[in-house]
Amino acid sequence: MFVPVAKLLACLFLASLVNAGTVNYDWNVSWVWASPDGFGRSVVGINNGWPCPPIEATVGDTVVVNLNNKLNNQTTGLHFHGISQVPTPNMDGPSGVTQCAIPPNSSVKYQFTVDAPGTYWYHSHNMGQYPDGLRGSLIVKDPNDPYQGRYDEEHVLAVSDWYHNDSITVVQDMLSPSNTRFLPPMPDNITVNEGRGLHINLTQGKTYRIRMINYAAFGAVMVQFDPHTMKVIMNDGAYIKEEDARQLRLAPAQRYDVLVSATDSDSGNYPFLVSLDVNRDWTSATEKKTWAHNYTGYLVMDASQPLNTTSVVNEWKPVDDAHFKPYDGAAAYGSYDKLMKLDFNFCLDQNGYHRSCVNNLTYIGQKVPTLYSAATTGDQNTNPAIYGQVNPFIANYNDTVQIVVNNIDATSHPFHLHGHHFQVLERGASGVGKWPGKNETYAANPPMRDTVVVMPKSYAVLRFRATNPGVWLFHCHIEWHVEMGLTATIIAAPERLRNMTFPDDHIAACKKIGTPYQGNAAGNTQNATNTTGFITVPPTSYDGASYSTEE
Ligand SMILES: *[C@@H]1O[C@H](CO)[C@@H](O)[C@H](O)[C@H]1NC(C)=O
Ligand SMILES: *[C@@H]1O[C@H](CO)[C@@H](O)[C@H](O)[C@H]1NC(C)=O
Ligand SMILES: *[C@@H]1O[C@H](CO)[C@@H](O)[C@H](O)[C@H]1NC(C)=O
Ligand SMILES: *[C@@H]1O[C@H](CO)[C@@H](O)[C@H](O)[C@H]1NC(C)=O
Ligand SMILES: *[C@@H]1O[C@H](CO)[C@@H](O)[C@H](O)[C@H]1NC(C)=O
Ligand SMILES: *[C@@H]1O[C@H](CO)[C@@H](O)[C@H](O)[C@H]1NC(C)=O
Ligand SMILES: *[C@@H]1O[C@H](CO)[C@@H](O)[C@H](O)[C@H]1NC(C)=O
Ligand SMILES: *[C@@H]1O[C@H](CO)[C@@H](O)[C@H](O)[C@H]1NC(C)=O
Ligand SMILES: *[C@@H]1O[C@H](CO)[C@@H](O)[C@H](O)[C@H]1NC(C)=O
Ligand SMILES: *[C@@H]1O[C@H](CO)[C@@H](O)[C@H](O)[C@H]1NC(C)=O
Ligand SMILES: *[C@@H]1O[C@H](CO)[C@@H](O)[C@H](O)[C@H]1NC(C)=O
Ligand SMILES: *[C@@H]1O[C@H](CO)[C@@H](O)[C@H](O)[C@H]1NC(C)=O
Ligand SMILES: [Cu+2]
Repeated sequence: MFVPVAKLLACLFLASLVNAGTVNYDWNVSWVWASPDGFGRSVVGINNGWPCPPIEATVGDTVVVNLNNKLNNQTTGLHFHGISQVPTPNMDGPSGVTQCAIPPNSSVKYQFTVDAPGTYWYHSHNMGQYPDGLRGSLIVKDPNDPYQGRYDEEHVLAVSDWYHNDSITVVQDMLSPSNTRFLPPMPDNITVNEGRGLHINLTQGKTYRIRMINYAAFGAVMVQFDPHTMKVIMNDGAYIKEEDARQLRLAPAQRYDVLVSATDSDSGNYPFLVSLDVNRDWTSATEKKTWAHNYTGYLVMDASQPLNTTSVVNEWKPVDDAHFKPYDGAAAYGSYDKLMKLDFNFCLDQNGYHRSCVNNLTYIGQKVPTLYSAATTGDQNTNPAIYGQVNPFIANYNDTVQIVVNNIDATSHPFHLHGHHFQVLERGASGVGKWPGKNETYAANPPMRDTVVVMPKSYAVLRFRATNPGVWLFHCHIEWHVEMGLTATIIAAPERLRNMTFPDDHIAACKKIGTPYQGNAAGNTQNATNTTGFITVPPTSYDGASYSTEE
């Protein structure tokens, strides 16, 4: 058949236009009974199932999630961890920040473009809810993957700590004034792929891309493939120049994509060990460490042979991820326009309850979601005082912001920024103290990621460019510490948020739970600087995402 060239070209042109597709998910969120580790409990699942389904898309696609809350007793919401949400800051998902919590029998549509390839995840960002189960993988495929052709198969390795009690119970115990050492709840177990585990069939000559994700509320995970070396190709959804690692450590919310290859001399079944790290400082030579929760998976070459050899790990010395190099070799932003210095520590509030503080202030959720305040207070939205005690920080459009995090505490904490990858210019070793502020040598080509570990009694120096107008949280990704208030709020390019609008279903959720959605932190639409009604004392009881439908 003869096709005129012009017509053929037109078809090709059309094909490239429709290349970017839409992936749709209709999800009912509900309680499901599950026993991922042999212990039965209620978990928050999707469409009457658990584990929650993956989101899979290709770069440029639009993802649509119709989320229907069928929990009869809790509110909900979803955050898409690592997705930039350009230009949809109202789809980022944290309750009280970019939306109101979704009450039972309400639904909300999330719609956004996935503009960068990689391994991401989604999770509830609503009052300590995700450790009860509402989380899943979000994989964005890359037709132009620079590592294309280097691997034959891919697998997701999602690891988590696991609790037998629900989140509300464990947070209530943690916040109690009798918990004088501010101890977080200790996990009861470790899960891999939500209890389903993972074994990978290993074939001579083949290479496997393993997309590792840590879903944990608290524990980091150590990983070793015995005796295979991992080639790390991506961190937190950003390609890096491949680097060998014998061991990796993933803090809560971090991801690594690694290649593992069968060697010519391989024969047999090889264990890989995943160990939950709940120690104060894995780099400490003096701390006595505990490794109470392990999982052993296998690279299986011969299924007829038993899977009974175990990894021998005498010492966990994971590779230092602050030295990874970005794949494109991008240089560090040369200087900064704004310095955001955050000293954090544990603290007590006015009533003697345990909190975490940033520059001596704990994050206190306000009546109006912060993005809604930014969108409805006109010229006043550049004034941090109108947002209440959410630890607000204003960045102008395209400011290069340098975030300096000083960890006063004696344990490490993973810090996550919404809406951006940041550059990790420097990450001090454990115990070096606060950022000296001068005479620093920064990485020339720093890795970019969205979650970085700040070492005990040490600091980290990060930079990002505020080209994504919106309200973006910067917080410790230990979920229990979020519930203690270890969060700051970045209001980026506020002048560009003044024309922002919100979908009707999002506003309907606010109306249904009786939350104002306009004006300053207290919902004052007449005078944004009038702080009457701001919440200045954290609540003295904790009920998480609980919601009573009778009244
Ligand atoms: C932890 O999970 C494993 C299964 O993965 C199970 O055999 C073990 O009993 C669990 N431990 C506890 C304390 O529940
Ligand atoms: C969600 O629940 C409604 C009933 O409330 C049902 O009609 C619908 O089919 C469910 N959707 C899915 C995807 O299971
Ligand atoms: C792995 O190999 C076993 C036995 O050879 C086979 O039954 C199983 O389906 C394979 N699994 C995958 C994921 O290919
Ligand atoms: C878990 O693995 C570590 C090695 O990382 C080992 O020292 C520890 O004894 C193991 N824990 C258990 C409970 O088997
Ligand atoms: C594994 O099991 C096989 C068969 O039962 C046994 O011969 C072998 O010694 C076991 N290996 C280890 C390391 O326990
Ligand atoms: C926090 O409070 C302490 C003790 O009151 C004080 O020394 C310190 O300067 C304060 N830090 C900030 C960042 O305000
Ligand atoms: C942002 O600032 C950088 C550095 O000053 C500049 O190179 C870039 O062109 C600016 N981008 C925009 C979109 O204004
Ligand atoms: C730090 O830098 C200043 C100049 O910027 C220099 O005078 C000083 O000697 C340096 N200190 C150290 C310890 O290198
Ligand atoms: C606001 O308007 C500007 C200019 O018309 C546009 O570029 C921007 O995308 C709009 N922002 C929102 C959040 O609608
Ligand atoms: C501030 O607002 C409150 C009520 O929202 C009102 O009673 C009070 O008069 C206002 N104060 C000023 C100075 O406008
Ligand atoms: C707005 O409230 C502030 C603080 O309460 C007050 O000082 C100011 O006069 C008020 N402005 C107007 C126009 O009422
Ligand atoms: C809500 O319902 C679930 C499932 O029945 C139950 O496990 C949980 O304790 C209930 N209450 C709250 C406040 O979540
Ligand atoms: Cu923390």
